Parts: sequence; C-alpha cells; structure tokens
Amino acid sequence: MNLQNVLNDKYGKSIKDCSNEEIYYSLLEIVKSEAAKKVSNNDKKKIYYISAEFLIGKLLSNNLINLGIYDEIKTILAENGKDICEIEEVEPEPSLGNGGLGRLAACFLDSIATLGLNGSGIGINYHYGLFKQKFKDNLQTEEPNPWIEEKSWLTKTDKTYTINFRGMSVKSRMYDIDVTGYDNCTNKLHLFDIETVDESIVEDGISFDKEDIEKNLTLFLYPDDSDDAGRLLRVYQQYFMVSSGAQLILEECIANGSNLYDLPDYAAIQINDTHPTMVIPELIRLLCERGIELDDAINIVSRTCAYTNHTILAEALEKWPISYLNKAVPQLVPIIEILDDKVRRKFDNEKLAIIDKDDRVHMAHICIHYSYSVNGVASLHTDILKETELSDFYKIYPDKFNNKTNGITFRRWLLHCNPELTKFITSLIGNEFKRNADELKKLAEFADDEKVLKKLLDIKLNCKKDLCEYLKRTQNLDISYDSIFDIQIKRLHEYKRQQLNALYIIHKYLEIKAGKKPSTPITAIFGAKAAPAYIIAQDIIHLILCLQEIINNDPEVSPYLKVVMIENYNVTNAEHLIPACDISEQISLASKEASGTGNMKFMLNGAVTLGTEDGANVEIHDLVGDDNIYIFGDSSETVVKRYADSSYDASSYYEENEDIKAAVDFITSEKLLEVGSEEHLTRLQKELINKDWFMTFPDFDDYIEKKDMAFKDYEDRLTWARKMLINISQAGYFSSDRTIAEYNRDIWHLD
Ligand code: 26Q
Repeated sequence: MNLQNVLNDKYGKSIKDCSNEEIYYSLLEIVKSEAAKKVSNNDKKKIYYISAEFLIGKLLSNNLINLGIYDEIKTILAENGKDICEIEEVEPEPSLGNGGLGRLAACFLDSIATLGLNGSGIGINYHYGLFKQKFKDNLQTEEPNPWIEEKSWLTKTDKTYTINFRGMSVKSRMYDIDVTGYDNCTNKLHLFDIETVDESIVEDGISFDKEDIEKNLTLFLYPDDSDDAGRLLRVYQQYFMVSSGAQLILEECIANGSNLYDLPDYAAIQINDTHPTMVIPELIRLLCERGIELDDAINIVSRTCAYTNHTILAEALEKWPISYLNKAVPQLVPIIEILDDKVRRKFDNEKLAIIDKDDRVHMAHICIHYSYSVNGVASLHTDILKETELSDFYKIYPDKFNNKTNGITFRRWLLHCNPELTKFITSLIGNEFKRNADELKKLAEFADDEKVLKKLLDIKLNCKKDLCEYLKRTQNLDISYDSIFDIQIKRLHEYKRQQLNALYIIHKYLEIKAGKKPSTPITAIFGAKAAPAYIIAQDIIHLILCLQEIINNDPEVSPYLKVVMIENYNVTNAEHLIPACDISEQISLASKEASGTGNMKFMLNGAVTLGTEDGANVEIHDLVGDDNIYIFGDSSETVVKRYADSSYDASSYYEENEDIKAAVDFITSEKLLEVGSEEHLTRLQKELINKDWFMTFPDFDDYIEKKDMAFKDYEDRLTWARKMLINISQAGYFSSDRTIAEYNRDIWHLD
C-alpha cells in the first residue's frame, strides 16, 4: 500500500495538501493492512497473557518500525514537507494501565510476537485510560482521558459472549488490536467491551454513577486505589474480563482439536498479578458445565494457569470480601469455597487458607494453590517472596516458585525513542543487536575510545535539547540543557520515595542560600500521577510543585538548581524524557520495589543509576559494577528486620540529625506557606516526623553523599561518558525478548 494512493482514494489530495490528521488516518489503514499480511503462528499450543492493564502507548511509530516501513514513510513525508513527529502527535495515547505492570504487559506482547510465538493478550477495552493529570494551585486535579476515536487501532470483531452477573447478564464483544512483531508475525490483543457503556454519565472530573453497571462497566480504568463502590465495580470488571477470556480460550482450544481434558497441551494462561484470578474458578465452572467432573476440572485448570506476582506490599494484595463476590458473581462462590475446603483439608495452617476468618478471599492464595507456576519479577523480589512474604507457600510448593526478571522492548525504548543513539550503536557494532540484545556487550570494546565517548556525549546533549524543545512546546516549561538532568518518573507512592528526593532538593536549596553553590547546575525533573484517594501522595505532589514555584523564581538559587514537575506523565512523554536523562533516580526503600522497569529504560539510554539495592537495581549493579552506578541506603535485610522488630523511630532521626530537621522544618516554613496549603504541608510534615513508614530518614545522609558524588563525577565528562557506555553495553540482559524466552522455556513450553 502506498501512502499517496491511499490519500488519493480517501481525500483526493497530494501529501503536501493533506492535514496531519488525514495523513495519520491513512497511515492507520496502511499499518492495519500491512500487519494483516504477516503470517501468524498457528502452532497447537498458545499462550494467553491475561491482564487488567495493557499500557500500550501510541502505536503508529512502533508499528511502522516493527513492519520495517518507518524509514520509507518518514522519507516520503519529509520529501513533501511533513514531519513524522508531528503526525505522531495526532495520535491519542491509549493509557490503558496504571504503571509498570501494565507497561510490562505491553512490552511482553511485543516480544511474544517478535519471537514468533503463538500468543494473544486478553484485557478490557476501557473507554477512558488512566486520568489526565492537570495542576491547579500546586495541586493535582484529574480529568477523563478518552482515547477511542471514530478511527482507531481497534477492530470490531463478531465474537460475542454472554456474561452473567447476579440478576443481570451483559453481552461482551471482542475488539482486536494488532500486535506487530519486529520483522515477524502479527498477534492480537483482544479487548472486551459492552455496547451499553454511556460516556455521558461522567460528572465533574472523573466522578460518575458507580451503581449502573451496564452503563459504566468498561468506562474507566481504575487508579490503583479507590473507594468501596469503586472496588465492587472492579470485581465486575475483573469477572467480565476473565469470563470473556475463558470462553474465548475454550472455544479456540476446542476448534484446534482439544477434548478439554488435554487443555494444558493447547493453552497456557499467564495471570498478570491477582487481578485476573477469577479466571481459575471461572474455567473450572465452565469445564464442569461441559460435563467434566469437578476434581478433573480443578486439575486441568491448575495445569493450565501460571501466576506472576508483582508486589510484596500487603495493602496491594487483593482480598475481596466474599459478600462482594456474592453480590456480583454468586456462581463462583461455591467453587471458591470448595477450593478453600480442599486447602484446609490438606494443610493445617490458617495462613494458607483462601477464605480467611473475616470472610475475605485472598486472590493470591487461589493463584498459588491452583496454578503450576508462581514467579517473581526480579531476583531479589523472588528471594523475598520465598523467604518471607510467601515462605509458607514456598515450603509446600518449592518447585512452583521461579524468577523471571522483567525486561523492556528495545524497539520502543531504544529504536523508536532514541534514533540517533540507535544509529551510532549500529555504526559501531552493526545491526545484529536489534534482534539479539546481548550483542550490545560488544560496545564495551570502545570504553576507552575517546572519539566514541565524545560522540556519546554529543548524542546525549542533542536528546537534552530535544527534551527542552518538547517541554517548551507542550508544557511551556523552560529548562537549560547545560544542566545535569536528574530524573525521577514513576507513579507516586510513598515506597518509591519521591519525598526523599524532595528533601534533597530542600537541603540543596538551603545550602545554596547559605552560599554553597554546586559547580554544575542541576535540573531535578519529576513526573508522577497519584491515585485520587491517596492523600499523602497528593501532599507529596503539592510539596514538589511548591518547591518548583519557589526555587525557579528565586534568582539567587535558580541559576544552580531548578525543579520541574511534568504534567500528565505518560508513556509518550517518557519517550522524550528517558533519552535525555543523566541521572536515573531509583530510590525506593530496599525490599519494596518488586523490579522497576524504568531503571532498565534509563540504563539502555545511557543514564547512570542512583539507587538503592532494590528490585532489578541489584541486577543492574551486578552487571555494571561499583564504578558505574551510585548505590546508597540500607539493605533489604536491614529494612525487613526493622519492620519485624518495630524498631524504627522517625522522630529520633528528626531530633538528632540537623540536616534532616532543617529540611523537614522547611516544609512548613513561611516561604512554603506563601505558595502552598497549610493543610497539605502540615499533614505531610507530621507524617514524616511521626511515622515515615518508608524510612526516608535512615537513608538521608547516604543519599545526599552519593548524589553529590555523582554530580561531582559528572564534571569529568569523559569518565562520565565511560560510565554511560558501560551501562548501555550491559543493558542487553533487560530486553523483554530474553524475559519472554525464559517464560517460554520454563513455564509455557510452546514449540
Ligand atoms: C488493585 C486493586 C484495586 C484497584 C487497582 C489495583 C492495582 C492496579 C495496578 C494494583 C496494582 C497495580 C499495579 C502494580 C504495578 O504496577 N506493579 C509494578 O509492576 C512492575 C512490573 O513487574 C514492577 O516493575 C514494579 O516494581 C511493580 O511495582
């Protein structure tokens, strides 16, 4: 298909005369038709990756790259005076996920298709993705985030299923999005929807009538924290997804010749965190409906399903009151009771039970007992699951537990977002790294090649200039590319400790005020959305926005230090931020971040990590060595012990450490109260002094020391460039192609 021909057919105009919108819609058609030409893998066994979130991001460039027509299209457009980047901006971002877990699912689909595996994603077609964040009076506000237009990546299919809830049934319809593999087959992401959703029920901001399920079932993606009415709706959403998915899976397997007793030979179902857990009882129910004995059904399903755990935070492990399940999906309750009863008969340990004494259903426990694989997402995380969080389960099922360290797709996070670096790497080591990421190791040969190092610095500078231009154009923010770009972008959570970074900024501000000026100016960049109901997270955003206002407007300080909080952090602006980063902030409290994947994206783009020994930082540290990373803070053992013996007392650190006291006191200083709200700032300050649940104070001194050391080291440009190069050269391990190959080798066993 040729772009000019399509434009002629559709609009009767030449490329030059078409609007960016017209070109975008034509490219959408071209991509769909090229994707359809690719062979698909029809092997007997198929992997179904089922997830409540797929944070796919914009798809145009990604698809053009994977189909091998990006350069061609870019050139034709340029010849006709059009810039492909401007066409990209027409596309709305499908933000169908909260953060890491949803983005991981998207990277995995890309790798499954790229490795040519027979696989589909199964999820929900939310009409509004994660809320759009706006700042008003230094506070976050939330707005709906629609992404579906008349023409979009969705293709309506004629597959429909009946989904029964208590007292009501709905018709689910399957919509497909093509998942193009890099120079390989095209797979599908199946997103289920109902036709009665009513977008007009949205009221002020993102509030809406939570009772009317037929109107709101697929309206919104849930932020990762919400009120009670919201939780019940989430149960409805989850069941809607898994019942649609389970019916599709059985239908496909039967069509391929399965007699259902041999289901594990036809399907592997990867359950992405506990959100799709109900697929287990639902499949059991459906098999029984088709005449299979209950015990056989349980056995078949347990050999088909595998579970990935993404968190050890107790509050994030889903526990649904059985009353919710009774209200929404009563047909599953007797099955869950039987699953619980079997566990109780077999094991005399209350901690292993599925339904606890308060009548809450522990979704993770269903997954662990009734699937054949349980994996963590980074080596430290899996160890902690085995040794502490899930140790009782590990004792009874040692063989189920395994680690699959996360990965990222290099197509989006290098080839697409950093074409200049990609081109330079290609000039040094050839094209092979694009299929085999391990090849990046060859870059290490150039670690002492001054010309290469200088070029690397040039590329970084260009990326920083691009980011400055992008932020000016899209957010009217002014930053200077000859400062150090120190970046922390991720969901706002206390355990991720944006508050520790904010305390550093206050400390630095006070130092500058006292006459101690950094020799290279620093730009501290944040991007983060807070769940609307997460009060302290909202307070932390408020603090950062207030600091931004004070510091950037202070002529004594702003030449040395600037603070920038990006509005509406999402995949699209991450693609601009990551290539431009010098220092990657990965400062979660050790033991709390299961893996992190931003850390990998930064490393791949030549940023140096400043981080704790947490999640995949541990593996990054092992790969690059002490000289090419800045590690600080207490170890996960120390942290775990401190929680176990309740020995942490924040207030004594506050009283005894002058720097901590000065920084914390500043939160409610006159200066801050001039621009901020007393309610928010006082609450945050009290929380820190009296609780500091994620232990920022014990790590404070070490954080300052290592961060200042990194800033100092940055000044020796060639030595710094060497660190950048080593990071890039060791990033191959974090390709999601490697991760998916491991899932297949150890869990799915597709041919
Ligand atoms: C739960 C109940 C109700 C509403 C929402 C939720 C909910 C939604 C999303 C709970 C959790 C999430 C997302 C979790 C997540 O993103 N976890 C991250 O997963 C990444 C991929 O494995 C890891 O790299 C991160 O360390 C982990 O935090």
